[in-house]
Amino acid sequence: MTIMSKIVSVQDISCYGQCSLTVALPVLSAYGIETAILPSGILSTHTGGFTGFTFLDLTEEMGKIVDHWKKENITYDAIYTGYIGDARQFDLIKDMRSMLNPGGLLIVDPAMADHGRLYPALTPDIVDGMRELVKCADIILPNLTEAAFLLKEDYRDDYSDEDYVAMARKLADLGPEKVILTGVGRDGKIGAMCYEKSTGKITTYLAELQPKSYHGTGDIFSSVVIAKLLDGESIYDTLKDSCEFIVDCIKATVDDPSHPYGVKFEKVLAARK
Ligand code: PXL
Repeated sequence: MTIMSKIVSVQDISCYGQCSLTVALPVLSAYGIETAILPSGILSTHTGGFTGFTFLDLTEEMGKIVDHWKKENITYDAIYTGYIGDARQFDLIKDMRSMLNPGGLLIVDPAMADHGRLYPALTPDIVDGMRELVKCADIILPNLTEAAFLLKEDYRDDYSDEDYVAMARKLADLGPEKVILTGVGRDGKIGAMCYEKSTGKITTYLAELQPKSYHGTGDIFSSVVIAKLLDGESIYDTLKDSCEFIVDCIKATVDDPSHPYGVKFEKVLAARK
């Protein structure tokens, strides 16, 4: 019997659009991880492809929620952070590490950029705050754009395998033990590479490159990775299952032109159980 993990996920609620908490929560629950949420903000939709979205900043409420949790002596095995819309929230997240059980993990998906660009509603102070948060993290899951921003480097679209390793090493030098770089690949393949600082071990899994990319797939990928790692799965099997999960989600969505805003992950999730 595996020991049940209890985690808290800190990211926004995009009410419509299949990303952040509306995908992390069902995925983690389905994989048997008890998941509390600390919503960082509420948006009517995600910010990719929609215009005129609403945004309610929850920074003040987050402080009150965490204070209450501390009074109740609530603790977690992991804190999993994603999209953060207000830089004032980074100090609160760092402070939440006192709520981690012994051996507990701070897992940071620095969800702030893709395809060479920062997400539309975000400002440079989010990048600076995310860099500071990464320094305290145990595991980070940046895509290549986020990796470049965290390293204060210009994003390129022609990275070699050696560049991936160099980037992951530099990110690990900032603090985290494991760096899981997403979007790596070549020759019609795309996937993820994990660098483990203490051993120097590199593990890569590449899947078939799909014809379209979708918002929210990074959040689903991170959630599956976290569920598998907390369940004691090997790094290779974790990367393989998580990459293939995303491939199946894209395949389930790509023929439906009415569904460009996210992936239809629900049936894929149901079929895995
Ligand atoms: O999936 C990342 C994400 C999360 N939250 C919001 C976003 C995005 C990506 O665009 O806009 C609000």
